[in-house]
Amino acid sequence: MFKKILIANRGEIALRIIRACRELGVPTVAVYSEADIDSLHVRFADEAVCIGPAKSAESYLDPKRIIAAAEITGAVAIHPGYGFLSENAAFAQICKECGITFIGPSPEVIRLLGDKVQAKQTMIKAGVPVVPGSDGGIADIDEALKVIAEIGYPVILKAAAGGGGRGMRIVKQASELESAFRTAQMEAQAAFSNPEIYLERFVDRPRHVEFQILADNHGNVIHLGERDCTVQRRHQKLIEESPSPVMTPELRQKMGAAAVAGAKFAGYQNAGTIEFLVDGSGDFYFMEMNTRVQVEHPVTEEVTDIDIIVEQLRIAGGEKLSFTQEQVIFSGYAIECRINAENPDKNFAPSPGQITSFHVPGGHGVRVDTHAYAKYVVPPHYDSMIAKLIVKDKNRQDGLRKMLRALDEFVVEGIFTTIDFQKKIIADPVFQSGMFDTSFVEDYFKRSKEGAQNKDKVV
Ligand code: MV4
Repeated sequence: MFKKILIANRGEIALRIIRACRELGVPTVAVYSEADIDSLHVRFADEAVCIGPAKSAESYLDPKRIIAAAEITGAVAIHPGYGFLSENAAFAQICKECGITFIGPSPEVIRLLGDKVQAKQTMIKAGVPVVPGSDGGIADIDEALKVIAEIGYPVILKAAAGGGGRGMRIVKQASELESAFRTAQMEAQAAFSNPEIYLERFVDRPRHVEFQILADNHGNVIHLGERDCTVQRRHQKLIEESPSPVMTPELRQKMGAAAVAGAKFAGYQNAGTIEFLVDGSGDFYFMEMNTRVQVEHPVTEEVTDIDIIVEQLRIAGGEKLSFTQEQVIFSGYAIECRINAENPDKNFAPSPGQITSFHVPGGHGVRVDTHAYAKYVVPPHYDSMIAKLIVKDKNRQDGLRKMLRALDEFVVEGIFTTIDFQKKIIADPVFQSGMFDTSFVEDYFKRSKEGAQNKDKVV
């Protein structure tokens, strides 16, 4: 195992990684910005290095400062967590050149899968189902029209360098194509310095179902089942659960095999996630592959009893996976609610500031991953997520009741949070039914508005 690991991140994920290192007996180095001096990751780590001012670009996003901290402290490996430099191929390359192990896949694989056009072509070669569309990037309107002649409207334009829903445009009819194509190209250039656009048939009202992959450096690739992340608002996940309400043993077998085949073909190493769209008929299509550990990884840990961060460290240290696909046993049901410092009544505007009181739920099957505490000041500079509440139970019905109970126990005062909003979603009959799609949150707001208008009406 590694002599010392640097965690190039902050917040709950930094704590999560420090905990795994502790259990493995690996000394840790935290890095922090001036805004994070009172953060728990600074106190939990064996050593901590201030790497710059609050601004991410001058601290957590600056490879030079992270590498300098690793060299000064003698860290031999870097865990990037999620966000920040976690999917930055150039950073992974710099680590390699400095003789530091980047805990993740190779720079080449990060670069390949970061380009959504190349990722899709890789999956086609691996035999993974993809949404019908352009073979690669489309250079102009004529090329787009040729593809549309084959697949028909509606279509979706996506940026090759995009991902996570950024830089997408839906085109419902021919009259919209020209302007949509030009704006998509301009936005892609502005946002990602790469104007390349590709085109797909638009899958109406899909679900988001992703598979967790583990791949060692010896050619062994397995999956840890799925997470259903269909409940999102503006491409921000709010709730993740496993098993998916739409999953069957046969579909899990098919999607899992596709995910493993895709990861193998890409030469994937370490932990990763393959995202699929699932349509109303249960057909699934590759969307993108995330080359980092994800926020929602605890959901999978709860249903498989596998510590994904520990596995990441072992894999990066060159160990073989210690279990086979057949030895992965799925048990029960787990769900995660993301608790954000946001005001749902002000369009989810960030609500930084001091937490005056903080009480976390507990009891059987309840897990809270958080860096927050009473009197902690949520800085305005970073992501607004302050806690993840994960519960585990025998089945979805019991899990949802436990989640409601746990949300009821959760007290955060001094700032606005999404706790009450999460309670309303969990209690919502459509959510409870399990039969919903990616428009769920939008539909939920429409329904609650109509409900408010109709409250004085005699029906
Ligand atoms: C799509 C789609 C429909 N058809 N692609 C959004 C995130 C990015 N990874 C891809 N996304 C979508 N791609 C085709 N061909 C609909 C979405 C989409 C979506 C996907 C997953 C979860 C929430 C979503 C919300 C809106 C749109």
